[in-house]
Amino acid sequence: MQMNFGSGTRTQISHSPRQPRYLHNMENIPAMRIVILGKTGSGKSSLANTLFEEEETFKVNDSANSQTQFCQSENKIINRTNIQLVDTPGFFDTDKQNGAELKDELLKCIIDCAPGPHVFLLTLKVEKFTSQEQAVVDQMMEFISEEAPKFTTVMFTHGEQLPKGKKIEEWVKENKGLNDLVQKCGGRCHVIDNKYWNKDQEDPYRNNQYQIKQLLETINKTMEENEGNCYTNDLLKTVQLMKESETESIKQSSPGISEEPLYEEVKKSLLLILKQNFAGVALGAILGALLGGVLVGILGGIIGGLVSEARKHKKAQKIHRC
Ligand SMILES: Nc1nc2c(ncn2[C@@H]2O[C@H](COP(=O)(O)OP(=O)(O)OP(=O)(O)O)[C@@H](O)[C@H]2O)c(=O)[nH]1
Ligand SMILES: [Mg+2]
Repeated sequence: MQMNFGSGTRTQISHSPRQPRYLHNMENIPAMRIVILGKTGSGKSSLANTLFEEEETFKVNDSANSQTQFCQSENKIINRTNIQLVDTPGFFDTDKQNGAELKDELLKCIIDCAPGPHVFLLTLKVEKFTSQEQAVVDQMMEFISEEAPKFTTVMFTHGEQLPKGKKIEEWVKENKGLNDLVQKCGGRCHVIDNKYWNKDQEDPYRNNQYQIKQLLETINKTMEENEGNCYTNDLLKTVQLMKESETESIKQSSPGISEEPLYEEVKKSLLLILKQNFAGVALGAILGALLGGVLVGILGGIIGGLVSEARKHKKAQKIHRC
């Protein structure tokens, strides 16, 4: 049976042994879009690999200096569900808010996940909470609006640091900042350890397979609660409209173009348009527009302009499909 992630549809996903990988944005199988967000080095790419049961599809940062600079989007069929995982750089890092490259990557992430993700996974390490960690959590709290938390699960990595015999919910309650964040996300949180919990563990709780099963159940529940709809807002709807319009126009100029090069062309062309339009707009403002739906200052005007431009090229007025 074909999955449909349009409004009101429901689906169940569960993890199964190795399945074939498929190309990006498969036309005939709608994707469940999952975006992984979090601070640099919090284990985002490793979580993506653990979820896909693969070792190095997503590039893990083993060096102290370098880190994921790029958004990486990969699809995999898990139990007949086409899952699109988008791994991101550390957008919440308080010291990198001015980086032009990071801004380009955020725009690519928006293009990849438009009309919007069905799930956000927010990664944090199980670790001693310093003022720096608190600043990142504050930053997340500030950006994530009322809508986004309904689609968000907090995912703790480095589970080995969790005191023996303690459940993640109990540990979270010990820190007010963390507890507030998890509560904002409907109490949804899970713990894994990408390094140490992959083998058969004696303790069934300290086991990635068990935790991922729990996470997939949470994702199913989140999908049900949101009636199959994805998280969306003006920015994401606009980018989706542009994507559809650009796809049609490239198909017309290059009939017979196959799916992968078509998507690459669309992405390249949209990135150029977005970069031009968002020149001078800070990373934080775009992050706010993505996660909070907040269109501060000139952003509202820019998005309005982009919508009318895209509509000129596209007859259909349907703005978004989840
Ligand atoms: N012990 C342990 N190490 C982990 C875990 N998750 C990730 N690591 C290690 O932490 C380092 C960073 O992991 P990444 O997955 O690259 O983290 P990231 O958030 O993608 O990092 P950036 O892309 O730089 O933002 C790597 O050396 C990983 O092997 C975990 O759950 N436990
Ligand atoms: Mg990474």
